[in-house]
Amino acid sequence: MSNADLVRIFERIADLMEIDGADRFRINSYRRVARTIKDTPTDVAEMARNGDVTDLQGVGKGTAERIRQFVDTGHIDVLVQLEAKFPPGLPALLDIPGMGPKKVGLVHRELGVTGLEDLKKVAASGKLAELSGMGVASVKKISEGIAFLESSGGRTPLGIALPIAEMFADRVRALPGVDRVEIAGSLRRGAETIGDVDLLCASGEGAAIVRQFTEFDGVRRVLAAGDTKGSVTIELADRRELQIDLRVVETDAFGAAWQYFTGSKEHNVRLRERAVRRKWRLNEYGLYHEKRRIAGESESDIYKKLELSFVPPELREDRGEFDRPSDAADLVTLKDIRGDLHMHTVASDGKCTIEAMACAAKERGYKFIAICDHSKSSTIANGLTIERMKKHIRAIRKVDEAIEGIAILVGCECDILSDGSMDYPDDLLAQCDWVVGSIHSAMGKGGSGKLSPTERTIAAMEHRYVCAIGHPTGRLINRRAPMDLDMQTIVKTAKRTGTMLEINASWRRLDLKDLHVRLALDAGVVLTINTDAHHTDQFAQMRYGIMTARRGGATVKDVANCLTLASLRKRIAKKRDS
Ligand code: DGT
Ligand code: CA
Ligand code: CA
Ligand code: ZN
Repeated sequence: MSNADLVRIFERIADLMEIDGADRFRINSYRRVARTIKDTPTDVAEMARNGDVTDLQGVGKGTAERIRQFVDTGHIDVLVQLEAKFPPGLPALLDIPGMGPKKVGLVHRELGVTGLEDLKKVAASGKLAELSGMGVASVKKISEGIAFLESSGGRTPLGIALPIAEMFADRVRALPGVDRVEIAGSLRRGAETIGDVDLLCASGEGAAIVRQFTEFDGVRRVLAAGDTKGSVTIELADRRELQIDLRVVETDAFGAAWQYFTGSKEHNVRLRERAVRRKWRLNEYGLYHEKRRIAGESESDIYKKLELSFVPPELREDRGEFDRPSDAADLVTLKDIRGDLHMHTVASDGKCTIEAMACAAKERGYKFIAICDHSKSSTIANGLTIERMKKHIRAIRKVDEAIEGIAILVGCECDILSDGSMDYPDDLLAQCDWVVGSIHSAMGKGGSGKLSPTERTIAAMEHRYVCAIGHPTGRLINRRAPMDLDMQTIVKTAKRTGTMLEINASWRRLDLKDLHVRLALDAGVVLTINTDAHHTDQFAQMRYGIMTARRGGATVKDVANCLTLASLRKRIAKKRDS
């Protein structure tokens, strides 16, 4: 049982209590415990087993007992009682943007709503809008929230699916009789969300491998178990299920199978057409000329035989990869990244100090980082007032001098305000080496004399001190739709003003996304890929940004993080002095 499990349990108790209309003080105490456990670096279940968890902030005797009970028995009485009180489909309504616990409680009490289908009905019939405290605007927001949730189709974010897939791949790899295990499907292509995980295994003992796969720890349901294919589900932290498919093939056909099951379907259709034109056949077992197999052991054999250069998995989407083969070889890789230019520290809403971030970055082999804490208007993110920022700048300079082997740039993530101006005055921005401009507020359309998000972004790009636009569309995958932006105009302005656009590598964002990356590159814009890390752990998210960049066709020369520090500084100076 991980800390994440405990966090989920306590958040669920708090959610259900809130739906129940319980006392605010008690609800908050559960939330506080969840937050404490989330921030605790050591294993809380282990602590509970060994004695005392009351040392943790916000954990009193009662809570300690509940943790203890959960560790010992796998359940907590309060939660069992709460879950008995409400229909099982009700908490899922909390996932709908616009539906807080109060509203969920309200629709359950007043309209007898038990789940999503009911909610859709009462929204459509107008009953929802008649509830006191609802109104037309909230119903509109909820309906949009439902549509958004449904259009995301329950797909799992890349950053959730990949670590799980890697863990399962490792387990299969450790089984006797296994030659090789690889990830295939949309996950290998680095898609931002994943329908299901596809694993491919080379072995002569399919039935035994599949059986052991279906018996792995954490498997919730077994959907299929045959001689060559097994399919299971596991439960994710948000209680949704994720399907994992395992296929077992012979070693000498591994390349063909890997190619086939990596997809995409559209890419494979094109390849098959190419084979057919040569009077060949291509399937998951190989490339055939009549009965004779002419390729199949490796993927690259197949592409070579079809007179194509190897197509990196991220580009296999039938988005022009066959006509644009030249850039494939120099797509950016994790190894090319020399630094991370957007991260937060305890000065605003991060969890680690400047020193800790710098040391972890150095450990990763980075040559430079930029500390970019929030500016003053981001009050919920503990943004720095001008005075605090001045002190922070001195603190960063001091750490930079103290730590050898990595350059620590003074940066900030400066809010782009609703009138398009920057949240800090020019003389303060001038003291920064690197400024990321981001929109965090008033993300709606603008109108009635107000600037639109596009206009605000353009205004920021015109600003000489703004080096890059952070998470340009503001979307949160499966949670919040992107702002309504005129991306063509934005990339053109980025090019004209010499402003970089960020690929925010956090799997919650991946913003810019692949298609926008392509658009930016076609306009000649320089990109910057940054983790927006709020903890040293999150530096590892860089790989998701890299995958997204590669899907958009970004090469080493397109990405500022691949520059030497001297060249990066020159680039920044060029915009400032123009
Ligand atoms: P997903 O899971 O929705 O994120 O997307 P994929 O691309 O992983 O799709 P999935 O899991 O259905 O299948 C994995 C790959 O296997 C897919 O990209 C291509 C190949 N594949 C699976 N079924 C078929 C099929 O019926 N026809 C063809 N041509 N290819 C298939
Ligand atoms: Ca899949
Ligand atoms: Ca699949
Ligand atoms: Zn931000």
